[in-house]
Amino acid sequence: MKYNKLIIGMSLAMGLLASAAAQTTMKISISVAQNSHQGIAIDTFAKEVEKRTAGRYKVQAFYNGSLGGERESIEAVQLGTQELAFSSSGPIPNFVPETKILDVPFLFRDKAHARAVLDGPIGQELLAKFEPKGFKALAWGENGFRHMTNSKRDVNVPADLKGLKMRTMENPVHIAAYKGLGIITTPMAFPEVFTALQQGTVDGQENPLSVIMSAKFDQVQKHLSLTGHVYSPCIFVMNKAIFDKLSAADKTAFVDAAKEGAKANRARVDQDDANGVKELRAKGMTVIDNVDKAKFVTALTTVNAGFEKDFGKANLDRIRNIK
Ligand code: EAX
Repeated sequence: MKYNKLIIGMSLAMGLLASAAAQTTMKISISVAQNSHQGIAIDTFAKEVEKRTAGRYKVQAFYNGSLGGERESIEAVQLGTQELAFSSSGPIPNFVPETKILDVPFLFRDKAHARAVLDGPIGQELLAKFEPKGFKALAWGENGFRHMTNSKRDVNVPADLKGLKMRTMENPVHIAAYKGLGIITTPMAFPEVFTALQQGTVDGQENPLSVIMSAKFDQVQKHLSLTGHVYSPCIFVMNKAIFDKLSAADKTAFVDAAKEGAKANRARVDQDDANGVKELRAKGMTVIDNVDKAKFVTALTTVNAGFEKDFGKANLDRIRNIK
């Protein structure tokens, strides 16, 4: 009996030691809630990494911007103080300017188009641009198409936006476009947005249904217009030096885990897009679901001419021509 206990005790201790020595924990963060299209992305990623590395790597997930907003988390990943982040493309141009082209309004026809671009050669070329900046970009995910909300009035046509004070992401392409629509732009990190809307520091904001619902913006915004004015990609980023230290098999495990995370993320966005309008109406929002997008495209003529000049018409057409 005593002997058995000793053996059990010893093997337990050895097991603990072995797992302590072999297990590495990494952090990943999002700026939105766990119950969201992004929460499912990082939870799936964490589960898949653990499974695919037989538990040698554990990924600890942080939600609600508890480690900082998206810009801060990307900075931390670049520095290596945080291993991983899942972020929208919002602050990414400040680190990898080549991604700016994806933030051009009305560039993508629908989610299928955007996903085909991101999963195809253009998306893969863009992932490679992260490497010289100290990142390994593992996979594209998404927020979905962004729509406008505000506390003042129904937005049916671009003229309705004139003078509205709206929070934007810290993204130069978005800011230029929204100014072109007559919006008074206030760039702000996401974790501050709910309070800013509640206190009336800004009148509105724009985000996909997935974000509007998970952030409960219906509690502080009355009017939603399905403008779908820009597609909002997301990305799994990892510190490059940390990624480079992984074995070849573990590198594949991390990339494949991110792809699984992206798959779950996109499925949830589809689900949110399918249910969102009904849910948000039930929560009291007025939803304008027949916005004439052509009018918004026309209002952006001058701004878009600038984007064609900056990004090159050929590069934009290359994206537009993907079927
Ligand atoms: O990535 O900042 C934003 O509006 C983003 O869409 C949000 O943080 C989710």
